[in-house]
Amino acid sequence: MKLIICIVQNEDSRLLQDELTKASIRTTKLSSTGGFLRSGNTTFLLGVEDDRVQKALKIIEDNCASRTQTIINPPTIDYSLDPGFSYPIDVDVSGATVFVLDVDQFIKF
Ligand code: 2BA
Repeated sequence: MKLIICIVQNEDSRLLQDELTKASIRTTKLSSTGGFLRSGNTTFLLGVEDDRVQKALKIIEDNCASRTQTIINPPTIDYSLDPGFSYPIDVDVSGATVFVLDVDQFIKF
């Protein structure tokens, strides 16, 4: 069994949850916050049998779109040098950031 941890944009989370559920892939959905944009995103936990991992990844790929977001004052700029300084930058956000981990044990009580 694998644990798929999948971070997606909020805009895609409803459809993704629906499609995974339709495919009988169980999900847990968590509200999360990106460290860079400091805005909300959604993290899914999927416990998936090994032979269903590719199916789950395909559903994620097909239902999550990359988008460009414009932000003011990116956190990587040192504003102490000039507090009045600010400018917008475009950030390309992936459709999904996915980690696939081996599961040692899967237990339900
Ligand atoms: P955020 O941390 O809010 O990052 C949003 C987007 O900002 C990133 O998109 C990337 O394009 C950009 N970005 C992030 N850190 C940056 C930096 N130091 N300098 C310049 N640009 C930066 P994605 O890479 O597609 O990431 C989307 C979201 O997925 C992230 O939201 C974060 O919540 C999560 N994520 C991505 N990589 C991760 C990782 N290695 N570990 C944990 N979470 C990750």
